Amino acid sequence: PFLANVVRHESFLTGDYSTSFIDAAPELFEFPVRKDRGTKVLNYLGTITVNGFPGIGRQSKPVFAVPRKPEVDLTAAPKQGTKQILDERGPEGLAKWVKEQEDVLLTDTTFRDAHQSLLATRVRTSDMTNIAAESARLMPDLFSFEMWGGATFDVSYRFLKEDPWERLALLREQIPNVLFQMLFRGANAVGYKNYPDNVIREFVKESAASGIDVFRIFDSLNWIKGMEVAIDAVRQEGKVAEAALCYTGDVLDPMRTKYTISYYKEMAKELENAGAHILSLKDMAGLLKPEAAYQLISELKETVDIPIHLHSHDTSGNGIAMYTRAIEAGVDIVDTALGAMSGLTSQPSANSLYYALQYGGRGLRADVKSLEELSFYWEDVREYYGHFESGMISPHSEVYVHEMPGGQYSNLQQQAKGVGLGNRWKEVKEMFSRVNMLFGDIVKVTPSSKVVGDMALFMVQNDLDEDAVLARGNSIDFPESVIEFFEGYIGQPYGGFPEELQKVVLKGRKPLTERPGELLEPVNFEEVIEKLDRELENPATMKDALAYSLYPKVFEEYTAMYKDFGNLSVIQTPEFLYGMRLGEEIEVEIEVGKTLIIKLVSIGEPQADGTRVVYFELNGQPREVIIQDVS
Ligand code: 3PY
Ligand code: ZN
Repeated sequence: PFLANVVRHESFLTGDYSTSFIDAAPELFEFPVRKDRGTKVLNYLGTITVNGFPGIGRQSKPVFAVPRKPEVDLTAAPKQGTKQILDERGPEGLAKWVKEQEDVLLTDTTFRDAHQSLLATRVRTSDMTNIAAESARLMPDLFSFEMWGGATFDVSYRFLKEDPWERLALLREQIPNVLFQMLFRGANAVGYKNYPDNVIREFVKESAASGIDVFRIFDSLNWIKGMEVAIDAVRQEGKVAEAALCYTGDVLDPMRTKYTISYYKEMAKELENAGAHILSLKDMAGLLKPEAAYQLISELKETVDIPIHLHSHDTSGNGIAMYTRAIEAGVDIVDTALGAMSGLTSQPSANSLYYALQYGGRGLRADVKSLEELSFYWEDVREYYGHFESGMISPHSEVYVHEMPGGQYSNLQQQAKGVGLGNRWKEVKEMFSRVNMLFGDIVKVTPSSKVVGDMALFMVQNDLDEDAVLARGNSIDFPESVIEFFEGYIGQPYGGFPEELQKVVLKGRKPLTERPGELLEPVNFEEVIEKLDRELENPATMKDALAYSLYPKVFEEYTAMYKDFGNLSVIQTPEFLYGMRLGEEIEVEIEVGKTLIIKLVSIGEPQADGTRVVYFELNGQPREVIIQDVS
């Protein structure tokens, strides 16, 4: 580290040193050296320019158009909306208001599920804050913005190296009029396994205080016990508990008898009794067909008094047809994305739905011209993230067979590439549905869908079929997530576990039958905060402690990056993902009113130790950084 400190030292880097440099610079013995923000930004830009961004690799930065933004008077306050209704009337009052509306209401998922489902969750905060004030003014009649939760929480830290809590705060500041909605995985919070009850409660409390109004709570096995703590926690905060039925199979297929209309009706009633303010029908894979939607929603409307909020994915291309029928059946709210971020594995398009309903019975309360203008912005921003597209370019009716959730498709595909199965993706998809049946036809949504995905990858990679798994299972080391699933650590599937397979996987270990959250040791948040306080540059907060409790390793990697590179959310996406072109000049606003002007002058040849010197100009002054070339 000493040598590293020398070569990275300001004086060394700027050539401002002599032979007494070491004596005159006692800070060389402090590890790590605290770098100024300019150097940190240059370090990041140098690193990405030389080595490329993970998942993209080293390549010359493409030329992107400046995203087209609608012209909106931002000095005028946005029109009051559902946020004010909740604040004035409380969750029951809001639910009553929803039921009174003749028009169908919309949730816009562009900030969350749309990019989780199309771009492997990679959309960065700056691309959202850049259009947030306009969105507040152009879509004031939405029921909500779904803008947080699901996979966005860990992907922010893990891949984008930015703080998701900051995203929430910044968006809230700019969108004061419309409800903010998050996806909450019940006892799994925003993670992939069950957490102790006090983590669930604290997470809900902190998110509510930071601006979340509506919590869509689901359990990945439709196990209501896995949702109860979260529902209660949300109610205690005075926020909206939207409890979800996860839809799987096909209620009208006479061959699929496990998940029927009466199964969903019973579950809906139980969720209403458990305190849900809104019932969500969460069709995470886009399996709900138009006629099934009509019949199921009609029956659910008869069964519960609370409003019904339908969520779906357009993978099959039947999304608008299905929504139209659901709307005829009386659904209160549907999830859509802005045109340019809609369709395929994402939500159906708000813009298209507007026209589908025009001059019919129930309409949408939206200004379609505004939807189109916002969509232009996203059309341009989407270009930045082209590397994370799944490659799906047309509707995939095969989703009705593999049943893979929209939010998982592009992520699992990245995972398959990561383990060298990119060229066997077709087999992975087929195996996904076979594993589902092997597991007893379970609900597949995070994290149960990840278990199925992990097992499918594992079986393809090891050339295993169902018989081989059962016959040779005793000598097979199954993926960790599969073992935890069969141990009962993500809950109990409807109808129980397939016993023979469970025995083979657990190899003598006894599975849980009760709720894991009750047994898990509560997290001592004071201790966590104290520990993090010693490690972080800034005083640790409850938000940091929650992130650490959910994802210790990911959070520590994030904080290590933060020390090296500073707050990366200030760098615009083209540079963040692709670095800089030779001779290019960019601006980075490190804080309001403080802008760095950075020019990339040249990149030196590799040295014997594998490093390169990257020559910049920072606000007109020459600056060099030394980057380890790992490409
Ligand atoms: C998630 O849990 O992230 C989902 O989007 C599930 O559909
Ligand atoms: Zn979804």
